[in-house]
Amino acid sequence: MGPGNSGKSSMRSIIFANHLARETRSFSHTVSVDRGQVRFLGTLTLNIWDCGGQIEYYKTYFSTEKETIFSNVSVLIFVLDVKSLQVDEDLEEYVKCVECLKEFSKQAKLFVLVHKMDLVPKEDRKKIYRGISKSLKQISLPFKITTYQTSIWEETLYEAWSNIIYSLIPNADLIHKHLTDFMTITEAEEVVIFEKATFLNISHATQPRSLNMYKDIHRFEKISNIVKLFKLSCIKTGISLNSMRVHSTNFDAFLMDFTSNTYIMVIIADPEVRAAATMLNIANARPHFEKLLAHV
Ligand SMILES: Nc1nc2c(ncn2[C@@H]2O[C@H](COP(=O)(O)OP(=O)(O)O)[C@@H](O)[C@H]2O)c(=O)[nH]1
Ligand SMILES: [Mg+2]
Repeated sequence: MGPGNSGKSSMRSIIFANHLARETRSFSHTVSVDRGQVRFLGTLTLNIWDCGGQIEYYKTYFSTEKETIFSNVSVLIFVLDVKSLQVDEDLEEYVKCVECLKEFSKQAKLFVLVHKMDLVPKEDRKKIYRGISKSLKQISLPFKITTYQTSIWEETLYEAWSNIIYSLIPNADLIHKHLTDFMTITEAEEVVIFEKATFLNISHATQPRSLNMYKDIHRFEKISNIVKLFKLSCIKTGISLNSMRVHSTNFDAFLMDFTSNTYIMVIIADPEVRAAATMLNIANARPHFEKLLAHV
């Protein structure tokens, strides 16, 4: 949910329908509620309701359609345009959403995306975002909300959506545990699993000893963004991405087709670990993770 023109349909179509950011410029207004269904990891079905933000629709969301819209909500994602010219009205709508959620879906998780951050100069972002996030947290009580700053032009979009989806995967902790074991067995520095269709990162493990070697905390989102765009260009030329290896003096990175719904990335820094052994380890782990991910 969120005011009209704040970017809801754009992000949904980039993450779930392989659209490019520039294609969203020609999107027309969403009429009322656009109900879509996506399958994630093969077995998890997400019902995504994109609620058009024009004022006339909002009137019905809070009256006649209240129960339909706000019952059985797992996650409510509210999108705010950071450059909105009507901040008071936007927040008023947000507070109404919180009230309705309190009434019909107390257990729901609430995320607020402070969106279109690319329109704010880099040096001002932190301060502006912190201010908005702080006041949002206050007006959302009793819900403990999670906020993100996002933009369709930057990888922040992938960070927010990876975390939203992660909160919906029932056995996420178990997947993480097994991935950590796999990392230890393969003597890798870092291992990441990406969902095939969206390229969202659904689980990652990093060796504690390598944590301070990686200075970029946004590396997973950047890889999601870069590889997804690369994958889309491959599809255009009729090629499907199967695997990729980047080799340098300091590391060896493997990105490989893994289970039916995922890709895996394995980073090896130890020059003693041979590439063929890593590829064999990945192949051997495949059936195990296939089973594990089938229980999502
Ligand atoms: N600058 C900028 N524009 C965006 C961003 N996200 C969406 N837009 C643009 O905002 C306009 C409205 O987007 P749309 O997704 O239709 O908004 P909705 O009404 O919330 O569904 C479109 O022209 C998008 O290209 C963003 O992160 N940054
Ligand atoms: Mg829309």
